Amino acid sequence: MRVQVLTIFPELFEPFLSTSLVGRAVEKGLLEVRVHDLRSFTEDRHRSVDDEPYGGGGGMVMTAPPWIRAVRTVSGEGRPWRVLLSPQGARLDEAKVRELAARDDLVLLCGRYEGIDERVRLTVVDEEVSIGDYVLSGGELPAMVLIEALSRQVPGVVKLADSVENDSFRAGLLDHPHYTRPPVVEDLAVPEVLTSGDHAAIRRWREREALRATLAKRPDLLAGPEALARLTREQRRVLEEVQRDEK
Ligand code: 4FV
Repeated sequence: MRVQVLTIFPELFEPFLSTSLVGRAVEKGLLEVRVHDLRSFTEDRHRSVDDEPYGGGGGMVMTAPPWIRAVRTVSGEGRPWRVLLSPQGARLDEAKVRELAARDDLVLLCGRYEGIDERVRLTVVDEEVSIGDYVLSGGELPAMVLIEALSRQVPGVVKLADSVENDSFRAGLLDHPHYTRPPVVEDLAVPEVLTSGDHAAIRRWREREALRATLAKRPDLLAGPEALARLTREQRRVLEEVQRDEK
């Protein structure tokens, strides 16, 4: 998978791209990430990337020509999918991550200031993605969130392939509780089934607790026929039991 990033703060990505899972994925060549400084696509001696908004009003707007030049240059002969990180975008979720991972060649545009001249969207942006309904000062952190989520979709990046399989949201459910040593913490013991060695019972317990956690914390993920359709018959049976218990 190749991801190219356009930003006026390329240095923000250095530690992220050389640390932990993403760092190893880049090192192993499983993920190619190229970060470009937008200012290297300016033509004026001040390397300016922003200007005052037409129509007045506070703040500065990022000017279009450097973006258009940058996207077309880094696209080369290819036709990468161009994603602008912005609050106006579709909300990033597991399904969107998988959709973007399948495109395999992405250019991420990281805005700053009040925003970007609309003609960038109209000319060199295929889609907008938001990481949430709040306003940040830049698209760099959203781009890192997306790159980290994408990296987990690349085969070989997450050692235990099944841990990606069991990732929350993959089956539309939250994760089950996790426990490790010591066996007792603050007089709270580990559920016995987890030290029973009975793996079928452990799998049933984890499925039930994932349903219970989802029902308690994210009932919206279980709401509606399509959500229930994603569950197995066994999961639906257990969900009814859990709903009865919770009453
Ligand atoms: C954002 C978000 C976000 C808006 C103006 C950058 C900022 C500034 N991006 N999800 N939420 N972007 O707040 O993706 O240019």
